[in-house]
Amino acid sequence: GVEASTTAAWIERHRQMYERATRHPFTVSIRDGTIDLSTFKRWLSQDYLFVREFVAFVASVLLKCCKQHSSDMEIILGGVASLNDELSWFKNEAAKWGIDLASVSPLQSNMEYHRFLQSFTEPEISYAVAVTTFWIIETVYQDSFGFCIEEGNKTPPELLGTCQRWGSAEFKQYCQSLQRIADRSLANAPADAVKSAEEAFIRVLELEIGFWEMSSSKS
Ligand code: HMH
Repeated sequence: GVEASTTAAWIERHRQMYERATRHPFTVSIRDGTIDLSTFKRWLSQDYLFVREFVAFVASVLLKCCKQHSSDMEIILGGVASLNDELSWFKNEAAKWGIDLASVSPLQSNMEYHRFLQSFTEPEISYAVAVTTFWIIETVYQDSFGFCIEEGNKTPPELLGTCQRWGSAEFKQYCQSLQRIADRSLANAPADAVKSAEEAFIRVLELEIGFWEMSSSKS
C-alpha cells in the first residue's frame, strides 16, 4: 500500500540503536573473518537456549493471532514450523563444533531476554504488540547475518551456513511479511498499544545488543 510504515519510521527514529544491534562488532567480525571461534561457539550454545524459549514466545503470538481469526495465521504458523528445523540445525551445528548442548546453562543476558519473552505470553498483551516484537527480533538477525554474506565479505567458510540461515533471501521475505503484518496491526491498534509496541521494539534492540556483548565477552 501507499500508507507510511510505522515500523520503518521507528527504525529511522532509533537508527543509532538499530545500527548497534545489526552492525555489532560480533557480527562485523564474522564478516571481516576476524572472529574468535570460541566466541562463535559461545554464541551458538547460548542461542540454542534462546531459540528453545523463542518457541514458546512464537506459539503465544500464534495463539493471539488465532483468537482474532486473522489471515496472518499461515505466516506465523510457518514461523513455528521453521523453528523445529532450526532446533535440529543447532544440534547438528553444535555436534560439528564439539559442543555438548546438554551442559550449557543460560548466561545473564540470555536469562534477561527469556524473562522479556515470557512476559508476552500473558493474554493481556495484544496481538499488535506481540507480532511487532516478533518482527523486530527476527529482523535483527536477518540484517546482522545478511550483512555477513553481502558483497565484499571475508566470512570464514565454516560460518557461511550460519549466515545463510538468517541472511538468505527467503528469510528476508519472511521478515518482510512479518513487517507488513506488524504495520497493518499497528494501524488498527489503539494509541496505548502502539506506544507499548514501540517500547518493546526499543527493548528488543537493547536485549539483542546485550546478547552479542554476552557472546563476545572474554570470561
Ligand atoms: C538472540 N535473537 C536472538 N536469537 C535468534 N535466534 C533470533 C533473534 C532470531 O531468531
